[in-house]
Amino acid sequence: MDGMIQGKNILNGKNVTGQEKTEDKNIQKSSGEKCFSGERKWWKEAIVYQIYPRSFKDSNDDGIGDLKGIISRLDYLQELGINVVWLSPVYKSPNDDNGYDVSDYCDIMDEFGTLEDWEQLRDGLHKRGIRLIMDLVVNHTSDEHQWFIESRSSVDSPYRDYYFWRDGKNGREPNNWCSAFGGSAWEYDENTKQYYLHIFSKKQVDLRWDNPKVRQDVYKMMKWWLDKGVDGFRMDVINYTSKVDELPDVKTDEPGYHWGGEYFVNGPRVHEYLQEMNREVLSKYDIMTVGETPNVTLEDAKLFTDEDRKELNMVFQFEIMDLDVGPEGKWQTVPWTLPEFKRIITKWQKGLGNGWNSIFFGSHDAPRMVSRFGNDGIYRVESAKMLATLLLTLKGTPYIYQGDEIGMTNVRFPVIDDYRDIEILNMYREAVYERNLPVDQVMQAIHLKGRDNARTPMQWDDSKHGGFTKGEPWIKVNPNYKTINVKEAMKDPESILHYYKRLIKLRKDTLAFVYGDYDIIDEDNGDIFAYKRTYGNEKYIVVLNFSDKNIKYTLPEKISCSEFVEGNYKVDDKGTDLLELRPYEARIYKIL
Ligand code: TEU
Ligand code: CA
Repeated sequence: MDGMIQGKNILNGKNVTGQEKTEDKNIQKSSGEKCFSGERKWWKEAIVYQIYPRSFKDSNDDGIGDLKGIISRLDYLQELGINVVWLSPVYKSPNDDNGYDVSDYCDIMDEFGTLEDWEQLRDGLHKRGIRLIMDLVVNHTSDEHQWFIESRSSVDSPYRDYYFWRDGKNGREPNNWCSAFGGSAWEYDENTKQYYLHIFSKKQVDLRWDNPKVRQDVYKMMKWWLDKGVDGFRMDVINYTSKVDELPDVKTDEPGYHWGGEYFVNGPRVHEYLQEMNREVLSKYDIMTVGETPNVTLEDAKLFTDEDRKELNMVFQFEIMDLDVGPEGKWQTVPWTLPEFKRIITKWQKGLGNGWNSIFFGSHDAPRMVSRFGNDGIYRVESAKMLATLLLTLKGTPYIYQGDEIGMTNVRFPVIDDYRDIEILNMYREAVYERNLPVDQVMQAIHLKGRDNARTPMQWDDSKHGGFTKGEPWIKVNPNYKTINVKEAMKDPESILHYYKRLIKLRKDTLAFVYGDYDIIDEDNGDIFAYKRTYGNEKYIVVLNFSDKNIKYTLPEKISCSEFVEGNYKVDDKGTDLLELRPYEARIYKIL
């Protein structure tokens, strides 16, 4: 078929030796070859691995992961087969929110190492054909950033309106907005007798993007990193950057603090800012961008990712992540059904038009995907593989979160003192000491949804602390490290890890999984998630049993003349249309 691309993934290795950005020797530029979903792009064919550096690998036994630790594991990443690394923030930070509070964008956090270490990491990745995207945290800076130190020094500071400063109102904060981490979104500054805005912690001060000087300083910093060879950015809450300037109260009769999202989520000038950023920075480099955009709808996402609008390549949407979130918010877990899950996936697979999806089911902010969407008990291995099959055969760029490739699970630390995340600790304090909720109920909510579930150290082997550190880890290792670890997984050809490797290779070799059309099959089925991927005359069918039941299932689509390509169980009923699916069974068929 015209436009049909034969052959392999264009992202086949990047050899960049020098510091300067050299031409990709092996990677064809976005080849310009046409395919069904528009022009081929390396970032559409990428398979991203998210590293949370604090918890990945500690090289100097201070109990904190670091850049040299990551460098020591580059061969592991290469053997896994991923071709992009998203590095969570490594910039100088007081770590109020583990690096998402930046005090110097152009230097490396003391605990993580030095800029030279970072350059060694960059070169080590590039040498292995792996690109590096950095985490751009520019909705806010740390209160220890020089800009804020200047800004708070005097009402006449040239940096004063880099941030939102307001007088109090009737002896209280300027408005009734709450912080995402509890309490008011305003902090009073004695020195200049005004309040400053912080949507997150009081040490994460919101930048005033309406100020062109803020934007220009951000763009300058971005270019500094791009000229050092960075291959793109994940942009932290980038859709919060445009606030309604009046910063009005949330309209409510309820006392207390309320989420002001209506006045800053996808705010009035956010697209103007991103188009300016694209014009002045992004368009000048062959890079990948993904906006982290909480609360984004499909309609919003079309505006952010439509290639003709020249904003971002893709966004993280949270409709799947919010599926089990109750009306009271994330700490209230409600049941979800597979048809609801499938409807969301299908809506996004079919609905982005000229945009591009990101696909993820885990991150440093979420519970472990096998615990949340699979079964982390007797069917941990099968369900982790089944979820991996979904992650790696949908249309969009897949993001693997560190540790999910070995099926790491949620942790259930018995006491709050074992937890580290500011969001967890603030919620616990408010729930137990201010609202007098029962401790066991609060701990249950933390066990289900706490971000530290994903932040316990990577489990490398069965030695003390899972081989993450020989020191005392900054957060305890999940006690199941003795059996769930990379060393064990490497030895077992049927491990989750080896399954991920096979799926990653399959995706790299099969452009139908990247560019092919997606069509749901049997959308209302409560146990089975089945869908087609069609690319020219190539057609694949993926069948996933999301239940712990044995299910006899006949696909509406005849598959008797098909080739079984991959799955998480041995399959001996090939060629029949009646599938006897086992608990959490995943199968991929190529229709001949
Ligand atoms: O997350 C934004 C965000 O919406 C999350 O904080 C989310 O509300 C929360 O994690 C749900 O439990 C980004 C980063 O990914 C997160 O780690 C930071 O804490 C946050 O921004 C502030 O930078
Ligand atoms: Ca360390």
